[in-house]
Amino acid sequence: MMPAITARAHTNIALVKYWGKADTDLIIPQTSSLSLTLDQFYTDTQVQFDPALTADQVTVNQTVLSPDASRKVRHVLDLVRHQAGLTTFARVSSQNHVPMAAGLASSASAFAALAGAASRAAGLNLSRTDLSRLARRGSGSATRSIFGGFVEWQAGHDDASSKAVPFMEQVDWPIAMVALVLDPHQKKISSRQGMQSSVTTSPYYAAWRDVVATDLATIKPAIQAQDFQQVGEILEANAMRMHALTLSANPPYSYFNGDSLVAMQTVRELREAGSACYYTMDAGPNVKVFCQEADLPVITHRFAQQFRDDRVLVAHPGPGIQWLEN
Ligand code: 2P0
Repeated sequence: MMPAITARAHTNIALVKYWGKADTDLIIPQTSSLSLTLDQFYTDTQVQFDPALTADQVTVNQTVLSPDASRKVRHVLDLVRHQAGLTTFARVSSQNHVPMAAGLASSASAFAALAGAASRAAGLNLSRTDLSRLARRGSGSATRSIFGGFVEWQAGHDDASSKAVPFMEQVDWPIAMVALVLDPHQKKISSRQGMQSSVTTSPYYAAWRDVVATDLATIKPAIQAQDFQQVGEILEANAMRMHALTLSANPPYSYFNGDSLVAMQTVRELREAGSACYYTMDAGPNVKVFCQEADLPVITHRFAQQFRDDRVLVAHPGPGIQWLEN
């Protein structure tokens, strides 16, 4: 019997976003990106290869996934089997510790945890760089969740060179990310569809590539210098320029809802009133607010009044992949 292995990986929030693939099969991105791994939201995944199984069996939060819903998971298992020289099917059981109905993306933590658990369960002992490449094959943003703290996903040009590199694993800087849960429902346009539409139809896509190159070159020294204002200004502008690719696609679409705009206005008001903070958004209406620890009480109080206190979640820099004792 092969061992059951459990891995834990945390979600990450991109400060310089990934929005578009150069290779849709290998998930090679058009540009590099940079994120912060978060401590509050994570996935635990257990994998065991079992000769008694006649198909892969994938359970997420106690629900068995249909073959269609488990397609990306089985793709990663196939890659692991290929590397390990196995033909055995696997039992995968995953628990998302992203607050119920938070509407926050769990694919980053999910595919990072899957890569960690499946590879070891198959007897492979991959480096963290190779784990990031494996996680990438499930979902692009998962590449970065192998490492903790600030992480760069270097776009590269092929399967070997497209990988995560830790930029600052130990974050000794009192910063926080406040996640505002504005709409718990599943997004209508998946990131995968949305980014592909931006690449192929937005006339601004070439400009986006230049934006990312500039933002990466300026955000790295700003992080190293712990220059909160500069990091905040870069991440806010980068997020809005990513969303400009959705508005400029054909047909146009948007992940904003009315509350997203209200929350962004509140961030600007808080800033004017002296509580420095900056917003970012991903492929959904929830707004995430980058701030300093000292300003958390004022900022969380304001959003709790505006929305509801159970819709205001506070996260800090989090760790990279871990393996748990069964
Ligand atoms: C990011 N997002 O950098 C960007 C910003 C959302 C907005 O990566 O197709 O689920 O599986 O590679 O990683 C979300 O897209 O897409 C994402 P696939 P993924 O975090």
